[in-house]
Formats: sequence, structure tokens, C-alpha cells
Amino acid sequence: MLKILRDSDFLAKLFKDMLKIRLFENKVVELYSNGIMPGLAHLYIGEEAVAVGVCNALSEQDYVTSTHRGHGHVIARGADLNKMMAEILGRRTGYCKGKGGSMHIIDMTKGLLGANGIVAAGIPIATGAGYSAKYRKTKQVSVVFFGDAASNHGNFHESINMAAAWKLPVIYVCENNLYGISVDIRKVTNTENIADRACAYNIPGQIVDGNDVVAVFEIAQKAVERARQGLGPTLIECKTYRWKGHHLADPGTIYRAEKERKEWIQKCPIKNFKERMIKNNTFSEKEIIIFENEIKELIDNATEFALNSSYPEKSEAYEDIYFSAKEEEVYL
Ligand SMILES: Cc1ncc(C[n+]2csc(CCOP(=O)(O)OP(=O)(O)O)c2C)c(N)n1
Ligand SMILES: [Mg+2]
Repeated sequence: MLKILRDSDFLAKLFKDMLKIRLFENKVVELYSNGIMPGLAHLYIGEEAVAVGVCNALSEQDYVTSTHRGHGHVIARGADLNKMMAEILGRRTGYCKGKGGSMHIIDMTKGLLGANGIVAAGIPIATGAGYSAKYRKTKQVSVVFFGDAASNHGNFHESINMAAAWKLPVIYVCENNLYGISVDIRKVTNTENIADRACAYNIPGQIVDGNDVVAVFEIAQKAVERARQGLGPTLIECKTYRWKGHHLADPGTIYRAEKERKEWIQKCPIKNFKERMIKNNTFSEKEIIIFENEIKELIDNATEFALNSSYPEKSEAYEDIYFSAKEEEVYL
């Protein structure tokens, strides 16, 4: 704790990474509300400390798998904002040439094995990446982010069982934001903590305040060390909350109490970290404004880049996919 609290460059990076996610997603909301963004996106607003704390504990060679709510993981891993925004706006300069959208951002150069629209599907992929790293003796670790609802999927149990038995270098990061779409996790799960399940596999299960970026970083760093030493996987449960609805078209208010939402907004990971840093004299208000302006510029540039890019041609619709039928055959 002391070591990183003294390193102001590192703390500035944590702050900027969280702010980048928040402001990027605010822009996504604006573009969607103005009818400029096609489809939907699942926002990470309120959960930024999880992705930023964990990804900053990794090295460049490590692997990450993400979810349908993936903007935060991808940005924290250093993805290119221009290519991200272009992808979300369906432009050919995007990560998947505009054909994947928000839920399919992938960047192999950053060890990002993909956001994923299938709940819990990233869990066995990260487990396989961990197996590969162990087999190749590379000392890489593999991290999977997944939600509370995903922890009730068979993939979770099968993957952790295998990783525990074979001591694979995998970190299982559960983002417990209390809901799977509209379903309250407390109504469909009989254990108070998802991390408690770790004992069934004889691995460490850690619970952390998912809105405290320093706490998340520290716990992730220990899990990474353990994995690199060949001691096997860790399950980390980050207690957090999504401020918005399940996706952009869901107001998120019908199935959740307003009081609960407001209490969590008080625990804003960015505001609280900023206040702490100012109180500790790590940064001044002026420096914070400089950081904010830097990030706004990046996001404005990304938006301009995306809006100035063209859409893919109709003739490209069947390129880059496993499906091999010709367009005319599909419509027969
Ligand atoms: C295998 C599968 N089943 C169901 C869905 C529909 N679905 C999309 S998101 C979601 C809930 C996910 O909740 P959680 O894992 O807690 O993640 P969160 O959305 O809260 O981040 C469901 C059921 C899906 N995409 N994939
Ligand atoms: Mg959830």
C-alpha cells in the first residue's frame, strides 16, 4: 500500500484509466441518444476500479478475457480508443472492421482475447490461455472478468476445477454488481459471497471493495504473483454496482430500489479516489483538470476519427467469418 501510494505517476495512471472509461462511455451514451450509434452497449459506469485495478497489476504479455460489458476491461488494457469508437459506430476502421460492435472488441497485440456476448464464455477461454502459458513455460498469467450471474454457469465451476487441479496461472475476477439483467443475485444464489465457493476447489477466494482501485490493485497483484510462481488460480470477488441499466435501452430502475442505486453512486470509485489523492496532496485540483482535459481530447479525437470513417461495403458482409456461404445462397 505505502509503496504505491508514494508513486504519484502510478496513481495518476490509475486515475486517468478510470476517467478514460467513464468519459468514453459518457460519449457512447451521447452518441446513442442522438441516434448516431447503432445497436446497443452495456455500460461499465460505476465499476471502473475493477478493470483498472486488475489490469494495472498485469504485464504486457499477460492475457485477458472480457464480457458483454467489456469497454472498461479493454480500455484498462490499453486498447486504441479510435478503433474502439469506430467499431462501436460500425465503421470499417474499427477493431472488427465495424462488423462486431461493442461486445466483440478484441486486440491480440494487447493479450486481449476478446469481449464476449455469451455469458461465462470468457471463463474457459482464459483457462485455456492459462493452460497454454503453463505448457509453454512462459510465466504469463491469464485473467478473466465475469459477472455474478456468470458465476452460476457451469463454465465457472468446470474451469475453476480444472485450473485448481492443474495449478493453472489464471485469475478469476467476479464483478459482483448484484444483478444479472433484472435478477437480483441474492434471490438466485444461496451463498452470501461468490468468493466463498473457492473453498470447494481448495484455492484462495478473496473479497474486495470493487470501488476502491488501490484495494483491487493490491489483491490482484498478490494473485498474479501467486500464479506466476506456479501456485495456481485465485478467485477474486469485487463488490460493485452498475449505475445504469443492463444496457443502453434499459433504464435500470424497475427492478432496483432507487435508494440502493443512490447509495452506490455515493461510492463512486473515481470521485472517492480523486478526493483521497487531493487530501493526501498527491495531486492538486489543477492537475486533475489537466488530466480531464487530456482525456476529453483523446475521446473527441476518437469520435471524430470514427465519424469520418466509412461503413463497410455490403460486399464485405461475408468476409472475416467462419460461415462460407455466398450472399445469394443465404437469401435463397
Ligand atoms: C449463455 C448466455 N445466456 C444468457 C445470455 C443473456 N444475458 C446477457 S447478459 C446476462 C446477464 C449477465 O449478468 P452478469 O453475469 O451478472 O454480468 P453483468 O451484466 O451484471 O455485468 C444474460 C443472462 C447470454 N448473453 N448468454
Ligand atoms: Mg451482474
